Amino acid sequence: MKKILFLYCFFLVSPAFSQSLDIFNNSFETGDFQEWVCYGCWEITDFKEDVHFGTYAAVIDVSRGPSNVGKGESNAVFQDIMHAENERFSVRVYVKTKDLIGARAFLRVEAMNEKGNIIKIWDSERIGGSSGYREMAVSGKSPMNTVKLRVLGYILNSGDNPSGKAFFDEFLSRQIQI
Ligand SMILES: [Ca+2]
Repeated sequence: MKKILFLYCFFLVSPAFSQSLDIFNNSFETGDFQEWVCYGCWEITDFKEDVHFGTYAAVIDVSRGPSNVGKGESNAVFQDIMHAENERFSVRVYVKTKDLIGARAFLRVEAMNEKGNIIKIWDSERIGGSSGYREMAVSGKSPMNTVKLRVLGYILNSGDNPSGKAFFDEFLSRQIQI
C-alpha cells in the first residue's frame, strides 16, 4: 500500500514528464571523440583533477589556435541530436576554465532545419579566467521546421591572443513534455 501511495504522489507533484534525448558518448568515457565533431585542437584528458565525472573529459588549449566556426573565431566540440519542431528541451554540461584569457567558454544549442541552416541559437552564461567545474544549462522550445539540435561546447575568442584552457564533461539533454 505504501508503494502505491508513493507512486500516486510522484505523478501528482511532477510538473512535467521528461524524456531523455540521446547524446552519445556524452561524458567522453570512450576515451576519444567518438560521435563528436571538433573544431580546433581538442584533446581528451584523464587527469583526475580536470574530470568532472568518470575517467575522461574534453579539453582545449586555445593558445594552439582557433578554428573558424561561422563568423567568429571560435573552437567548438559538437554533436547533433534529432529533435522535432515546437518541442521543449533542456541541455546542460559541466564546464571548467584554467587561466582562460581573451576567450570565453559556454554551452550553445542551435536549432537546425532540414537544409542544415541554423534557425535559432541559445547560449548559456559565458566564463573565463579560472573556475572549477560548474553547471551550464539552456532550455527552450524548438521553432517551426526544426529537425535537429546541435549541442556545442563553445569557445569564443574575445581578444587577439587568447590563452588558457577550457574543459567540458557530462553533457545531458532532455525533451520536456508539459
Ligand atoms: Ca567524463
